[in-house]
Amino acid sequence: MFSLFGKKEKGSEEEKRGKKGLFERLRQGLSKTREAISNNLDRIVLGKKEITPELLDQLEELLYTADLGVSTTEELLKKVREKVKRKELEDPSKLKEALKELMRDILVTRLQPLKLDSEDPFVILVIGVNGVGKTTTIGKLAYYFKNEGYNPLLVAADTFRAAAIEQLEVWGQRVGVPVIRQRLGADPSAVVFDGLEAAVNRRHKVVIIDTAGRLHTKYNLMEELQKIQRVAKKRIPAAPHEVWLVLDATTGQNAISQAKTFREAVGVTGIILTKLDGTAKGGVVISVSKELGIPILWIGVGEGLEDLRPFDPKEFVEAIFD
Ligand SMILES: Nc1nc2c(ncn2[C@@H]2O[C@H](COP(=O)(O)OP(=O)(O)OP(=O)(O)O)[C@@H](O)[C@H]2O)c(=O)[nH]1
Ligand SMILES: [Mg+2]
Repeated sequence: MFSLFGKKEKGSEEEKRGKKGLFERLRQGLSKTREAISNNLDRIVLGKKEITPELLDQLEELLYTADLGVSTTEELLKKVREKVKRKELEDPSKLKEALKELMRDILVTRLQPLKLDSEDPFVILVIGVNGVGKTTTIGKLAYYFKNEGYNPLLVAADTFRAAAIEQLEVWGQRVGVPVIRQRLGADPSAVVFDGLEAAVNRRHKVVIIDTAGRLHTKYNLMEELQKIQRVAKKRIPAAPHEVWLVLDATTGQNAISQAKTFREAVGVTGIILTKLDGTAKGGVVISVSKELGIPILWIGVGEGLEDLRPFDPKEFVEAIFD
């Protein structure tokens, strides 16, 4: 399996905590999607002796229901039909395996691990519209990075709401990770500059920046994010090393149009899909990956600290089918 941390699986913190238990947790978090895809697939193939056009129509409907979106569903169906036509796929009971393989092929995977061992702190800017789960996810990321041995620093650049700063501080305390903040209404870029300064001085390996999802002034969110990026470079030229966009899986196909806006304005290096536990539409993972061509790096499958998982296409497909 590809590791974001560029480490061998063996001996990693993940393994120590028991891979099996974590997979079970992932499976549980994805149970609504699994019911929508896997159980319904079992139901439509039950007792069928061959793959008929009616069966494929039912499959198409099922994929739409799980929010794979139009183009991804069409692509999958086209490939299944080709397999049937070439007689590579005849037995309805083999449909599941075939789909698993096709879905895995669509999922965009990341090739480069994070370069966490450079001299400068590694800076991750977390963006997304309000309510998608940015702050919560940053808490979970801080926990993850800390457990992996990188001492993270959090930066509260969402200065729009007092509660936002406090919320990040609560996460910092819970996880045991420091938070750099300024007063309510401060210039987010100034908080970021401060944060990077502190990270360099205190030798933090990783900096995670929380941003607002909405602003009260006319000042455009995209412009503010661009300014944050410019100011970050003044302190650490390669920063932000990563820009992670958080998308709420329960918003389904809407997430894709949001992502396109952010991608054009600020550039996005990875996607975090949250709240997959709350939806049967987990198929959105596959369409987000296909439509945007940006790798999904993490998925959120619950509110607990361990409910953010590094995204592994193989594991994901297993969890929604088996
Ligand atoms: N079930 C579930 N809930 C989640 C997940 N991730 C985040 N949430 C919840 O989503 C809600 C919003 O999360 P926040 O982290 O405050 O979202 P935000 O993007 O920071 O919001 P703003 O700061 O307003 O822009 C909270 O109630 C979280 O507990 C997840 O993976 N599963
Ligand atoms: Mg927030």
